[in-house]
Amino acid sequence: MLGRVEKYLIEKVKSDGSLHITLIDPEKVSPEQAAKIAQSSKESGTAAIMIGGSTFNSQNHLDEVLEAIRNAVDLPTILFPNNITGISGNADAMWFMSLLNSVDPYFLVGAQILGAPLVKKYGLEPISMGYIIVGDGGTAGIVGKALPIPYNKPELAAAHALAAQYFGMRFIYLEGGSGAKDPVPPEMIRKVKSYVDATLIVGGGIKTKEQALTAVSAGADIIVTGNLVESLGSEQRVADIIKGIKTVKQ
Ligand code: 1GP
Repeated sequence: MLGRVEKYLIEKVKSDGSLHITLIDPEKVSPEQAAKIAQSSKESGTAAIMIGGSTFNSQNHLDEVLEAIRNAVDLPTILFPNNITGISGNADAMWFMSLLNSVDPYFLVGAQILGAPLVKKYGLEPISMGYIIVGDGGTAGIVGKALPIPYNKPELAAAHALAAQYFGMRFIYLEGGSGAKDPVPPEMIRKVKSYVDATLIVGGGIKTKEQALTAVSAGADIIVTGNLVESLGSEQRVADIIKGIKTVKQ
């Protein structure tokens, strides 16, 4: 049986065609700032809040950030952990993810083994996801010891995604790296989408409505933006992205 958050995401993709999730990096914000970002993202129409970053964060701070977000908005909160320190009992769900193109078994299954009992203890909803780092991969690629898949090798991304689906993972995340100069290209999204039935998440470097539209038109079901909330006029830009992607019916 699907968990509450997963069911919500799947149904929303079905009814709206695609959706937007706001990523908050706990390391970059105070609890008050996180609450403000969550509030304004909700007003813009974001569907959920993801919390995670690629580098260090203190667990106390993560707990406080999540508490502030939950007090501010009633959107689902989904952990996006880079390690076991990214797990908190104050979230609703967690991407239970494997970094499929890591060369380090720790990021393929080691951290997950250490984290699984915590997920159970905290009653978090685990949502199974295959994480694939593409393009230059950014900090996530370095920290996760990934061999990023070049943007001009879409068939390799599709092979990784298909393997994830055969393993039973229900979501696939094509990650261009936070702050990537160029977002994941439509050719790669299209290729992956043509291989799998899983729900496809795309993120990394999406800054404009046009880029979001391109990704959704190519087959992305969920768009994630993180860095955008730190830029000038970001509220309007997030709102434009969300309004824009709703116009594309797949
Ligand atoms: C990073 O894909 C996300 O994990 C979001 O990337 O910060 O570039 O929006 P940005």
